[in-house]
Parts: sequence; structure tokens; C-alpha cells
Amino acid sequence: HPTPQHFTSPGRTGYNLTADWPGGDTGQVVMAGSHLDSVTSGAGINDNGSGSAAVLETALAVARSGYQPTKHLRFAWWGAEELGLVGAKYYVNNLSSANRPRISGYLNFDMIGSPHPGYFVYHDDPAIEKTFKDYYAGLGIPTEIETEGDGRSDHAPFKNAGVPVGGLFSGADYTKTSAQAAKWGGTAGQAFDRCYHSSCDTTANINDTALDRNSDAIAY
Ligand code: DTR
Ligand code: ZN
Ligand code: ZN
Repeated sequence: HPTPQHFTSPGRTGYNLTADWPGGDTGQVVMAGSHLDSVTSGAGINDNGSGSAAVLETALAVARSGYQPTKHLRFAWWGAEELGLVGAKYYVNNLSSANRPRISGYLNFDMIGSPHPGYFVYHDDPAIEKTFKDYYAGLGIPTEIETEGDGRSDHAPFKNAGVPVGGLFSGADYTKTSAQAAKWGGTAGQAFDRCYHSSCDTTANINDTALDRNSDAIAY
């Protein structure tokens, strides 16, 4: 059940889209979200076609399998993240006081197919963090806590409203250290995403392995 929501931020109309999968306990809503917009100077594929495609594929996999989860699932695609988390803030501000406490977790996916990837897990709600760490432990891939982005993506308005949050991130313009290159491969001193917010953030700017692993982690 897709539901568009439109909002205006000075002079412009933007859109969010949410889609609920029917069933599950609507008193325990688990949300997975990602932003659809990009910066004017960017082609927007790793940031954030990657997260948006992974959330969409997860929703389609849920539908294909006729999954009957205990909790209620909601998928979200945000507008105007790059203008200051405008869409996600609008969504959170417009949740009714009855509906806000029903959201038991919000999972954010912003840049999950970086071409020179790291594997970062948001360090917010401990149960959500553990779920992602367990997934990666099962693959035998080390993770690190995500420290670059606190407050820099669409989970921030949820966190500020008291919703437990978590997410995954494969790196932006920071450079990989030698310790990180030793654990994940790649080149020390080179950015995780050299095309961050640039015109070269095209489909060539995706590491398929990172996108695949992170997509599976969303489903997990
Ligand atoms: N908010 C981002 C990019 C970004 C930079 N650091 C982090 C850490 C965690 C998530 C996202 C980010 C953007 O859309 O530009
Ligand atoms: Zn961005
Ligand atoms: Zn982004």
C-alpha cells in the first residue's frame, strides 16, 4: 500500500513515499527508509540510489514471499534529505501522538554501495546494532561503528523523537586507514567514495558486493 506524502520547503514541493506491508502487529512498526533525492552536482547513485534500491528490493522480496512477520513492516523513501532532512523531518513532525510510539524501530540506509567500501553499523539502539553486527559476524566480515554521520541522515529526526534507530553505511569522503584496508581490502589513504556529491556518482560508482551484502542485511 504505497502512500505519497507531499510537503513544501521554501518555494518547492517535495515528496515522501511510504509503503506498508499488510499484517503484523501495528503496535510494533518496523520501518526501513532511504532518501531518493540527490544533490544538484551529484548523479546520486551511491548517494542514494543504493539505499533506495535496497529498500525497494527488500519490500519486493517481502511481497514475493508473502512474508508474515510478527511486527508490521513499513518501507519509506524520503525527499529533500540533501536540503536538510526535510522530508523525514516532515514525516516525523506529522505523525500523530498515537502513531509515533507505535514505531518500534527505524532503520536508515544512506550510501551502502560505496566503490571502496567499509562496513559501518550505526551505534544507536543496541538491539538494532546487534542485529546488523550478528549478520556481518555470520559472514565473517568485520564491522566498525559509524561515527561520521551522527545527525547527518534521515534517522536523526526519528532519533530526536525518541524512536530507536539504526542503519548501515559504506563510507563517503573520509579516507580508508591502513587498519581498515587490512580488514576490508582496498587502499589506505583513498576515500570510501571519491565521487561523493559529484557528477561521477554514476552506476559505475557502486561496489556490487557491498550493495549485495548490505541489501541482504536489510532483509535479515
Ligand atoms: N547524509 C549523507 C552522507 C553521509 C555522510 N556521512 C554519513 C554517515 C551515515 C549516513 C550518511 C552519511 C548525504 O546524504 O550526503
Ligand atoms: Zn548526499
Ligand atoms: Zn545521502
